[in-house]
Amino acid sequence: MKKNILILVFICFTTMTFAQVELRSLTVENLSEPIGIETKVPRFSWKLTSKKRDVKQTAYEIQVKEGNKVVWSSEKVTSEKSIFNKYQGVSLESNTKYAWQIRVWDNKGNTSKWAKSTFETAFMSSNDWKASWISSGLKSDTVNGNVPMYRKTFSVDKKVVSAKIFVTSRGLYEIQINGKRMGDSYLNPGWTSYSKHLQYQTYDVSNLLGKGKNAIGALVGSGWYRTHLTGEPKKTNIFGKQTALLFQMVIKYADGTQEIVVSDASWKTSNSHILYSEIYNGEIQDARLEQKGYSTASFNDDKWTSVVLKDFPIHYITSAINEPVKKHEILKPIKVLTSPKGETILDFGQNLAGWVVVKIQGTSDDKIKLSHVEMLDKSGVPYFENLRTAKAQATYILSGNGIETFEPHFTTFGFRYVKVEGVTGKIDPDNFTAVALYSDIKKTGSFETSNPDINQLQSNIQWSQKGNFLDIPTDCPQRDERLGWTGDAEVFSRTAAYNFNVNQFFSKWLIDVAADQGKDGSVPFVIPNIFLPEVGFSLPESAAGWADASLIIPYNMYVTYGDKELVERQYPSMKAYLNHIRQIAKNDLWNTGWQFGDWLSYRVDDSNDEIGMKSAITDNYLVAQCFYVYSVQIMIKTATLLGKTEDVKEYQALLERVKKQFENEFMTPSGRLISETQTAYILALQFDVLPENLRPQAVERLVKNIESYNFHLTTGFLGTPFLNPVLTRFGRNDVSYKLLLQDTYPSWLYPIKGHGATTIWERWDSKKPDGSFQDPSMTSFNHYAYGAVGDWMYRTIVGIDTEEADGAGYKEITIKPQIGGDLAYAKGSLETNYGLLSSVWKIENGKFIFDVEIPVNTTATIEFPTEKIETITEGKMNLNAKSKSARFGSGKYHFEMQL
Ligand code: RAM
Repeated sequence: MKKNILILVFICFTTMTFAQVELRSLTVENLSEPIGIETKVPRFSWKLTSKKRDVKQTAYEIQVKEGNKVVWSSEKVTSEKSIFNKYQGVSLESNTKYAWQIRVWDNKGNTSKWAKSTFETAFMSSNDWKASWISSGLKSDTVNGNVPMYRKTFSVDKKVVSAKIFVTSRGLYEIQINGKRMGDSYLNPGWTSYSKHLQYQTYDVSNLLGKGKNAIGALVGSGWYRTHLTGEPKKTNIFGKQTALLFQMVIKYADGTQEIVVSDASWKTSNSHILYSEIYNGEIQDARLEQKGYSTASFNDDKWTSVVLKDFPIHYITSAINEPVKKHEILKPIKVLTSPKGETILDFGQNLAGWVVVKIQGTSDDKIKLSHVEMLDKSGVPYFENLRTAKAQATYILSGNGIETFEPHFTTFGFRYVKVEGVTGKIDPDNFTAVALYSDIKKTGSFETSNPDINQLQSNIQWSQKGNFLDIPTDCPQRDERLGWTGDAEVFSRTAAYNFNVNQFFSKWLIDVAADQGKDGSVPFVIPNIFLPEVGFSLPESAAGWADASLIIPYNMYVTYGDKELVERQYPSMKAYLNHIRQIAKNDLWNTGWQFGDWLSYRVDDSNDEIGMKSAITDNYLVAQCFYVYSVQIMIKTATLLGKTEDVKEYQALLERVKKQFENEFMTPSGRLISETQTAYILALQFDVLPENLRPQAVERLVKNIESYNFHLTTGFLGTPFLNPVLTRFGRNDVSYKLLLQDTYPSWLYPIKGHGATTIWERWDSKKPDGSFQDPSMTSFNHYAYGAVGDWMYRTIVGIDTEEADGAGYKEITIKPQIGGDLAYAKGSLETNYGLLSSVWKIENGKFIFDVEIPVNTTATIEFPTEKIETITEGKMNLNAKSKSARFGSGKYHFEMQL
């Protein structure tokens, strides 16, 4: 008996002290406690923490319950897999809450406690939709007209246990329940290729309903649905003329019954106080016309008319899989300026995408107009020309009733400065607050060095990502464009995935990439595609570096997140695109069709030609052939991953032929390329297009070229992302750092040092050294493409990266900081799907001091930046290193070494 007690005490003691493996960040389909799950096979992920080193999961057990009923128990599965484990239980019911729990075993003999979370399903079948599409039928409900309101009352007589709303629109919606705005997201249902793919959102409104009479109110604005998206103001209504709302509320009562409230003929409609709302031009609101309380039960709607039913399709609508757009940073003006013309201008100190909230008191009829711009010209006058036809204005007519608060509903602006008109008396900057709006992607990366200019560059990259990740990846938040340019998204996708978790963001957008793909496999320039024959455009051709986003981005998402199902889902689209290129290429040489080439590379006429009378124009088809090689390489890797052996064989043979054709067409026998540009050599080296023996001379030519420009880059959208990676890979990290630190035009730091830029620019000289602007027809100051250097900064300066293939998603990590540029320290971290990975180093008196954190359930290969391997210590112990690199398990490490 005594012995038993002793054993028990011992067991308790050991469990308490050593059962250190713990679980956190439980997600379903990448989302924490989601309520709109529609996939039949949701995937579960979790992260492990432990104070010990070298910890790996050896087994897991998942249980899913609906109420008290177990709908799936995985039993104990021997596996290290802690991300994207597929549900394998009985079919999931619609609109049902499931509780799930997970426990794991580790290689140290510990078992975690059960960790618990939930997920809720949305509509598992389109038959669940009982609602009808409704439109206002009002004459004023046009793209240039009034934003209609909708309302409906209903009664709740029993105790509510849950109430959920499932809603979408043609156009953008906002819902109110009993006088309160529902949810904290904006610009819903977001932007998709509306005629082929439309998302609905799910909201839990259990707490918003009261006993007795309740009311729902809705606004439906034009949004992307019928704004003139092509840059030609007359080309409106691209997706349709008539906006509409589809709404379904399911109320579950304590007595087990349920009731639904749907959009149908019983709803009523009226004009609102939003006189005008459009994506590029902005919004006009007249507070004098506001029908306060329109979404409350007691509101008198006698003057409202009945809605019109519409037979728009419902079957194709799917539950949103990405993070909605939300409000993020809030900024106050840093200065109130007066232009030489006497205009009053607020400077928010940061270029951003979003809007301004105005709190103001005035008299009825006062009309306040805010005009948003990114720049002031040399003399301090707001620079409107680069907005092209976009008016980018918010106009508010005051009711005169006390302090009034205004903000737009269905538009955003790209701005740092706001010209304010119509305020009587002195402007109080405190009345104006800029709000950044972007997709609610979670920040995953941090990056800092001892060089403030590089830190500003990192900040600019992140702000350009924020400004352009607005439900889709866009190209500029200010002018009449803001389109989902495929090329920009492609070159920036890896950088984007360091800064934020963009798995769901791209997963959603890639549905549209596949949906908008031509029958022949061609991929349009922008997704959602708006350059449609219906609005006078000819069918787009696939352009290298743009169309291949269809295979490069899914693959990059696999590499960074280990999301295999995403590449599986996209595989038919990826394959169709490659087949398309095979069709248009003659004898494996892609030398036909429209190409953007190395878009916006340095050209002499771009500036006063400060750096020598040369341009850097690379032959468009040379670029295309390199991207053809890249595409085939990605298909080989993807087909291998998915076990498609026949495809692998076919693509391997194709790869050899495509490379051979590059040599035949674009290279002399000694390895000189027909375009003696940085981009030509960069692409040929990056994608291993050149035979191995000719690579060293190509690196030399590249470096000579850079030297001939006095260490300036001359690359465009396609060469820039690979410039520093190629130099670093081929042993010229010194040149990478010189380019990174270059601060005269053209360079990454020129906009910062020359002009105090707070975002990445579309062109190297969007603002020229003399202070004048580039061609206003295409000069954005918030454009992330050149920011693709961020990927190299994380991978090289702090040196954090993932292996591909089986090690993808940071299961197998590489940590290889490469010092240079006189940096005294660098700190970087990344919240991976396994947990926090960080690399922090400083140099002190010739010593490299290096702190590393490796997430549980991963392994890292660390390469130390020293030849003096005998000096490497970890903790206080000599590492007795046999080489510069070694493998480490999870945990925190402190290394020191002589350089
Ligand atoms: C302009 C923008 C955009 C680019 C296209 C080709 O519209 O620079 O980012 O992708 O051109």
